[in-house]
Amino acid sequence: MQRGKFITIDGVEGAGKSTQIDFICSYLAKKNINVILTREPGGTKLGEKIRELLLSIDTKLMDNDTELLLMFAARNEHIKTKIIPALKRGDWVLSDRFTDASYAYQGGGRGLSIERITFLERWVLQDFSPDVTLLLDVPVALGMLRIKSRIRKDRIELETNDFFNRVRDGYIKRSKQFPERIKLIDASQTLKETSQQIKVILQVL
Ligand code: Z5A
Repeated sequence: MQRGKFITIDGVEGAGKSTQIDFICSYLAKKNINVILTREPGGTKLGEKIRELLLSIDTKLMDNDTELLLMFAARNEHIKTKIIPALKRGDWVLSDRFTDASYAYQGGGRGLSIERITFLERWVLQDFSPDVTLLLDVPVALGMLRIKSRIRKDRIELETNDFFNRVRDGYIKRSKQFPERIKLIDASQTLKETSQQIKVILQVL
């Protein structure tokens, strides 16, 4: 059986990931492709418990290295027990965020050493990588405006605009480093126009 495709979607807050995930799932369903939707941090029973620790405002003062290590601990479980088995069965996997988020948030946002992140990436992923990453790019101010009405914010969402601007720069840097895999999508356009950009990419996968 042919291995399924692994798609990841990433971007700053309010870029529209959740909204475009619905579009991608229905597009693939129309093509009779079985897609497993998952997310990071999380995606497994253990990973979801780690997610709670990472996003809870009770753990506000978590050390930055602890945050990075927890992201990769959850990812290790996610890849080995969920993503790779699904791909081997021939299913496609769509992950709401993946390793690029660690480079953007923990590398760009928190200022952790990129070498250290790469070390963890090599350890956990070895040569495993998404087939394509849809990077929804939007100016931070616009993304924030879109999620303004959200009442409850998690630990990371409480960060400053400076933090999120560094995150955005981190993502853009990654897309320049891996232009074949990471497709930069202008998510400041309307929902329909953004979906259209994604459709063009999915059509050639
Ligand atoms: N994190 C990390 O630090 N390191 C890692 O390695 C990983 C993750 C894997 C959880 O992520 C947190 O984990 C995240 C990064 C960190 N931290 N933060 N903050 P998450 O993905 O679960 O949570 P999120 O980033 O908060 O997702 P989000 O805010 O829900 O973003 P979104 O999914 O892109 O937003 P949306 O719900 O699709 O859209 C927001 C609103 O905008 C909504 O009302 C839409 O209708 C509207 N929208 C969307 N697109 C448009 C367009 N094009 N026009 C107009 N309105 C739009």
